[in-house]
Amino acid sequence: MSFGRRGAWALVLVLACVAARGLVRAQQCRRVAASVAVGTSRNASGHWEAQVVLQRRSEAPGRGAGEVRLEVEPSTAICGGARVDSVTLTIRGPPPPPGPGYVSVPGVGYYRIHKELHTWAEAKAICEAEGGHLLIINSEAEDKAILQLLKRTPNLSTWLFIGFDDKEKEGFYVTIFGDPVASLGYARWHPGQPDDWDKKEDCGTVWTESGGLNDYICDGKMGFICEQRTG
Ligand SMILES: [Ca+2]
Ligand SMILES: [Ca+2]
Repeated sequence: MSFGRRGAWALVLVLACVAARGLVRAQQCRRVAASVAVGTSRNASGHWEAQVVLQRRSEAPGRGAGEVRLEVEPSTAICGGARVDSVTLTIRGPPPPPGPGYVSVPGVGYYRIHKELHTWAEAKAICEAEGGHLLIINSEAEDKAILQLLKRTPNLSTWLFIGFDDKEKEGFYVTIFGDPVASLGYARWHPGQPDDWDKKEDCGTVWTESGGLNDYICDGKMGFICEQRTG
């Protein structure tokens, strides 16, 4: 079972009439991130009960805690002449907090701009060492969020390394996860880019002033932007 990558995680379960199998008991310390247990029973007078236990485990209790909500939505429907009573349960909680030095942009992501100068490979390793990855811009909302972040961060190098390159195949830009940049659904190149200037530019950057994408020399040294997953 997995939860959404962004924003709050949610778990929805619909209970309907099910066969008698005995009620379940809450298990307080299971090691899995999320679990669901369901059981039903029927008593001597014929009344049935259905029980569900939903659990979401956090390895950092207290960090980003609170705001957990339980929503209960009962409903009744007539299906093929039978009455079906249902309950939809939703547990909704906040995403984990950003790592040290990262800025949270609600609904978009967590970002950290590094001003120290490094090659693309060094920058990639630094982002990974702090639990993130070089930035991948894959939506207009993210592009705008990064631009706002750049505008309020002084003393940056002209370009900043981010997470794409065409080292494997010239002109075929892929992210650090191997996805073609053209398939991300969003890519705003700086005018005139990419140009593979002097046939030496294979690593991704973003222009500090306007946020447009550019290819640049991988062994050049400049600042860079890391991104962390929000869930
Ligand atoms: Ca190139
Ligand atoms: Ca270029």
